[in-house]
Amino acid sequence: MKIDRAEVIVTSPDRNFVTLRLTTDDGLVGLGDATLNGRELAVVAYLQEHVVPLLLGADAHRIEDTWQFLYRSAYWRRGPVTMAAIAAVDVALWDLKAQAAGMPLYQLLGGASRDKILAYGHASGRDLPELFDSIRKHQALGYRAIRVQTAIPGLKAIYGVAAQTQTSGKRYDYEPAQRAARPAEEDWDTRAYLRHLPTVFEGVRGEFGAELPLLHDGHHRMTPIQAARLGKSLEPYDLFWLEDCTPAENQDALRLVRSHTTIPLAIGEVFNTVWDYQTLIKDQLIDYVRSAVTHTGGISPLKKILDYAAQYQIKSGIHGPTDISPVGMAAALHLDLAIHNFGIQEYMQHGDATNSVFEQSFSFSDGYLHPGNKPGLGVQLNVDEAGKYPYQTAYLPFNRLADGTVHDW
Ligand code: GCO
Ligand code: MG
Repeated sequence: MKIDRAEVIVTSPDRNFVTLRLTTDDGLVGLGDATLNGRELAVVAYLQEHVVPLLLGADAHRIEDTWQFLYRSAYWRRGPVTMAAIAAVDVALWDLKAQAAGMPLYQLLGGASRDKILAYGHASGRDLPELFDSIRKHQALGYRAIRVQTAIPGLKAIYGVAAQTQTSGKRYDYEPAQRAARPAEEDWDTRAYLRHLPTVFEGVRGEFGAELPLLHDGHHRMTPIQAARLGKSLEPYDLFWLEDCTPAENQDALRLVRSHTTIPLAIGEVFNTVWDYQTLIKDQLIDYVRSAVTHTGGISPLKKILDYAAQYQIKSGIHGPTDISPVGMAAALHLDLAIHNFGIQEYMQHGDATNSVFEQSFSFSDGYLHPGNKPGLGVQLNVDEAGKYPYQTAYLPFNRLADGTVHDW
């Protein structure tokens, strides 16, 4: 099974996606997600200029060897662009191998360790009534675990809170990147946030009861001592996790947070190798690994990270917002089904245009996902549909404090 063709396909149905499509000499087609939100074209160039030429004629069965070759031969290691490019190759090769075996991919990863995959969705609101509506809407869609994000009195716009659209007045779930020539500017005030958030969780628990698993994303905005205080003040509301409470690159920050609170901690969506987790896992400073297959070099290395985490009773919480394409989502689901230390899977649903470009066999019902049983990943790329949606410049937003200082968002 030799790689005959390697194409990088950029499409922007509801948002930008980058997909690597490998075709073998025996006619199999494998897909890998290489989408890096807001920096998509950097990965396109990395793949087109430096990876595709090396893949042609290679043995598509040699997944680990190809991974090691791409990682080590570049000399320049790690980083989101490199790791997203390598991830796309790794996932496309797993897709091909599983198709060649005539099995759904999870079978090659050890087979199913569970029947179905618990998902969480994103509720948000500018005030409690709007937030309650959003939670009810998610429950009506079937979700059994819900992330709660809220506006803060006095702040105009906050990432993760859905905006009211001017034209229809209909509320949409937020989209991580906005189509625009420059990043949108939002505002931030940590003291106001620390005062307000516990009142929101008190309201949500009062309305929805003790049983519903609730999550919250701090999006790297706090210092360690602020995060420790937030963790303590949220303890009465029994969160499933507090995510990215401090900037993720400072692993030792979590030591301080951990020594003050029993709130479960999740981190890792901006990580791209096991080294970013070395202290966090071995010193048991986190409870959930948040990496995406797409940004961590693929299924092969993320499985290794999760197997390492399993020795310390740390579980998975694989990243799954809309900027993970259906290909990246399917890869996550095969891994979720196979590993023993599964925790939860993030699932923000894609729009109709995206679903027309990527035909999927994974399913979501009654709050649970399943990758389906088609051979391979179970996702096909409809190239004609993809061609209808050319790339559009889009950026993630950023924050400034009241005095104009740029802040983590
Ligand atoms: C999440 C994330 C996303 C990211 C986005 C960046 O937990 O789902 O924080 O909203 O910010 O994926 O591209
Ligand atoms: Mg997050």
